[in-house]
Amino acid sequence: MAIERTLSIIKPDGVEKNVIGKIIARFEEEGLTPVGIRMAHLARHEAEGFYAVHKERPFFGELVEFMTRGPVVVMALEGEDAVAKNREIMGATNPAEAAEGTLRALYATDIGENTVHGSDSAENAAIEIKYFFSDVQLFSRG
Ligand code: DAT
Ligand code: MG
Repeated sequence: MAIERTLSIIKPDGVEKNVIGKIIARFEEEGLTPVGIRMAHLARHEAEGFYAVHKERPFFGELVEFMTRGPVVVMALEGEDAVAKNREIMGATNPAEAAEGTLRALYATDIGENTVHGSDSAENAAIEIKYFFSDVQLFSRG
């Protein structure tokens, strides 16, 4: 296993529920260290660009509406096997199917409002981190 980086987003529902701290604490406890953090209220074009891969899906409009509803917390997380580890901590896309104790089982209400985003591959993680962070906004934690 290698040290990797992944992109995590605490979505508007997570921010609204006041679980930013709990989510970041969980990542730290599980060995995923933030190397970049910022809050953003995404503009429509930013949410559309981020989720461009889903633009033909029937839920795309709803997804963009939701992601622009309020501020999000965007993080680059670093750790062993970070991409898979983050997906494991998040749980399944549909919270009804998410394993007990995962972030989506704990905090999400439905498939459309599922509290957290996590990159699905190392390749997409690199693209997604670049989408939100410039080099000077990322830090090495050794
Ligand atoms: P994930 O976020 O687990 O990577 P995804 O990439 O398939 O899931 O989809 C991106 C987001 O789109 C997902 O977090 C919530 C929304 N979404 C996916 N499938 C959906 C559906 N069937 N109905 C409504 N929203 C959906
Ligand atoms: Mg995805």
